Amino acid sequence: MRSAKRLLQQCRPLGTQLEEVVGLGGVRTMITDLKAAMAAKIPKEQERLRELRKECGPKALGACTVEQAIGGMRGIPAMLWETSLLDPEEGIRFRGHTIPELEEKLPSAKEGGEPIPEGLLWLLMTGEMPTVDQAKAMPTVDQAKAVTELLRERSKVPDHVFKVLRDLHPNTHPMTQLCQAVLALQVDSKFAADYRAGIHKSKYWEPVFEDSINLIAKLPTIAAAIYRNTYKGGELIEADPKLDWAANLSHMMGGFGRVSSRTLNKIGVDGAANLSHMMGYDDEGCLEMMRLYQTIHADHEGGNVSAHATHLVGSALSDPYLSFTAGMTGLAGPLHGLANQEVLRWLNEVRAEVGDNVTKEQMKEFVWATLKSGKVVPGFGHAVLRKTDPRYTCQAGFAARNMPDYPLYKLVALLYDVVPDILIQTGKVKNPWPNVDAHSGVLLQYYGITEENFYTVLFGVSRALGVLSQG
Ligand code: NMX
Ligand code: MLT
Repeated sequence: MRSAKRLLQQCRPLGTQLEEVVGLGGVRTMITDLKAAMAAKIPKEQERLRELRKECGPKALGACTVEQAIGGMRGIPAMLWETSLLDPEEGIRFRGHTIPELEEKLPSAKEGGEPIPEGLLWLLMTGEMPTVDQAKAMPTVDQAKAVTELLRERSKVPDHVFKVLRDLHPNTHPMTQLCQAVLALQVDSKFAADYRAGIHKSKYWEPVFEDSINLIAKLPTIAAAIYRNTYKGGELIEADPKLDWAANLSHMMGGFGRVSSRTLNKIGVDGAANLSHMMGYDDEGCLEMMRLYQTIHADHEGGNVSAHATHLVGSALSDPYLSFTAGMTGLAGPLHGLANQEVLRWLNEVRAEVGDNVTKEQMKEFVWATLKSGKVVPGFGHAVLRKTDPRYTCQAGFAARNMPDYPLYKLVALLYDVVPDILIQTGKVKNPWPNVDAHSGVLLQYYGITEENFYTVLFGVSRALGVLSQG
């Protein structure tokens, strides 16, 4: 994938007025209305694209080999993607910021806490890090908080969507349920209605923005309803107006009361996971985990299946509900997002066979047995990355801070010791290191979210932020 900036750099001598043309990272304003911030940028962005086409249109980006075509466009730069950039060695950057930088710079719900996805959404859509009014004017202006409010206002899900979910076959996979619910929402698409009414193409972005925000706002409620219907008898939990977007997702999935971390410490880690499970997901640690989870899964450039599929379908001017559903059907594949479910399934097989105190030798045997039976080791490898995924490292850091003695965390750390060597010995795996999915299930399990078939839905809710921001 390429950003317009990189494409322009390729076809122009360096030193020309790139920044002016690109228009990103410019002077910060204190606009807190996301749509107004977008409206201020869009005409410049439209002009930039026109210029890119005029100047670079005929330029070839490279050759395409038979191997790449068989590999499904492997390594072929074929889509413009500006919200994030994936470097094989370093990993992902969101609008130029690495994952550790995001952890440091994005606003959090509490002092020194995990980043909130609303801040990331502002960054992805506008290209600028959200700011807080340092002058402490009354009232304090905070762009990420304004996004929280915007999403809260639009979070109500129409009854007919819940009815669609309730009427599905009880064995319907949570990812299939997610797709059906999003398609049921499509009846309210503003873009589809405006297109029918003959909107001018220069204005497409407005109803696309409206649909995208409406959809993102409703996804936590939809995901929680899928969870409650599938695993908790179907009784739904109202959103808490005091909570932010990701914390509300956690709250609506469970949420019967708060468990203090002192109580959790007293009863020990296994007991903690169990108590958290019984009490619901309002534990402060769980809310923080969900904020981080929803931030780091949002975007991974345009070459992955969910991003590519969303944009491929969107290029037919299918509205955001239709195109996001296409992305989610791709995320539901075991080599893509479903790998987070597969990792847990696989770890549980290991535990069932050898217990929690698995030795390095036993683990090696298990990995070899998996490979010899013609299966992949889930959570390892990547089409682009050639190093450990920084999203894995970030989650491992969260685990080290919050659940250092949790047996499953130790098991995953043991995998890190064992798997890469073995994958290298196969002589064919290009990246033997763990990806994002190797660690996410451990965090969810610790807080009692043990139903692994649901995990990809949580990935999907986050992915909406990235693929819909690219627009
Ligand atoms: N376990 C076993 N074999 C593997 C693995 C693995 N983890 N990773 C790659 N290989 C094999 C791959 O199947 C291929 O074999 P063959 O030639 O027999 O078809 C060979 O190694 C070369 O593949 P690569 O070029 O290294 O990887 P590719 O780009 O084709 O695929 C993945 C990338 C991510 C699909 C692959 O590494 C994989 O299947 N990993 C396990 C599933 C997984 O964790 N997916 C999640 C990815 C992240 N996400 O969230 O989407
Ligand atoms: C993703 O987050 O989309 C995955 O790591 C897959 C990819 O980038 O190819």
